Amino acid sequence: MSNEELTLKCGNPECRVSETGRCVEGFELDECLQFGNDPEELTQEDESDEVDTSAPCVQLRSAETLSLEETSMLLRAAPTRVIAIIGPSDSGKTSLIAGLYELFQEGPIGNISFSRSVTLHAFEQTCHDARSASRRTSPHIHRTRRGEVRFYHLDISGAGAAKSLTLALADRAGEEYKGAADDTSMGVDFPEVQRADTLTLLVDGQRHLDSGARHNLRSEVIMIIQALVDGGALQNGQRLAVVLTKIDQIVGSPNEGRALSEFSKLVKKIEELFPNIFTTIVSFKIAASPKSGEMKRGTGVDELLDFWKDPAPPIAEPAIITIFPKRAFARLRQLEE
Ligand SMILES: Nc1nc2c(ncn2[C@@H]2O[C@H](COP(=O)(O)OP(=O)(O)OP(=O)(O)O)[C@@H](O)[C@H]2O)c(=O)[nH]1
Ligand SMILES: [Mg+2]
Repeated sequence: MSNEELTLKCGNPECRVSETGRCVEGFELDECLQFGNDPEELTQEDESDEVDTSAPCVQLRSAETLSLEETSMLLRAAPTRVIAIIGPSDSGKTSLIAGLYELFQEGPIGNISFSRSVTLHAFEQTCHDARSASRRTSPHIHRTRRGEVRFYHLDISGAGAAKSLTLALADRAGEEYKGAADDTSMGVDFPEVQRADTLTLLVDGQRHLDSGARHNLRSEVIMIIQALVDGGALQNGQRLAVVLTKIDQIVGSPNEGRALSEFSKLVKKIEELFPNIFTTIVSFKIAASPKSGEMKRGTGVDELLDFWKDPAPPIAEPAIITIFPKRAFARLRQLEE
């Protein structure tokens, strides 16, 4: 065994630094407190620990993602921004949520501080997936399963609200948004979009690099918005963030200039096609989970967070509401902060 192999070890039994050369927690090796220690192993004593069922206990919530009903309770309790993160499969929706949580682990983001989350376990799980659960040398994240939308919760402070502000980040499988665009007869039932203060539409930067894939991507993205408009999900004068993801793949590549200019054209096209749908359309560029060490994890996510914290404009005039949302969640509105 070489000297290098001997030193590549970690006290965290889940860390595969000896195989991947990377810290499972995402630290630089010289910053990780466990690096260099012998891996801890579960002793038989640990495994056979029996739970004393006679002791009084308190049942804690699971800290997993929240359902629509659970998120409705949040909306009633505090000033809340509902952020619907939408886009085709693999565009980086779940990675964006993981990247935001990771940034907060380093401290405040700008002047915004993390206060609390009731979905900590879910955040940890997605970050773990993004880092190395798959034991690959580059970050990998599980595809979000089809089904009901799930919400990640964050309370933040210093965002201009009197006390803290709640963010409810909606995550759903990209296949479902794409399915609605492909087959409009299915109708759209996306309460998170109807209730969203800010719609955040992700455009996959990696696909933007390829001339063939780029063309399909553009029509896919436009068809998703069109399906949401036709299905009556967008009618409250919401704000739209159009986000180019995975810019670590674009910056420095031979096609960088063309990819960035195509993205600007796409944003312009959305403005032209949907002039009265959104109150504001702003574009962002991020690398929530870069594959190489060249770009910092969470690049650009701070600017997006700053945009998310702002409220949607006042409720649109009832006269322009053409379809009454089926779900109570989509009808809940903040009356005052
Ligand atoms: N290079 C690079 N890859 C990224 C970045 N963000 C996400 N990815 C990768 O893109 C792939 C898809 O990311 P996800 O976050 O799962 O995408 P998603 O939109 O949630 O996909 P669905 O759950 O299928 O809808 C994963 O392999 C990620 O590791 C990034 O900033 N840079
Ligand atoms: Mg996902």
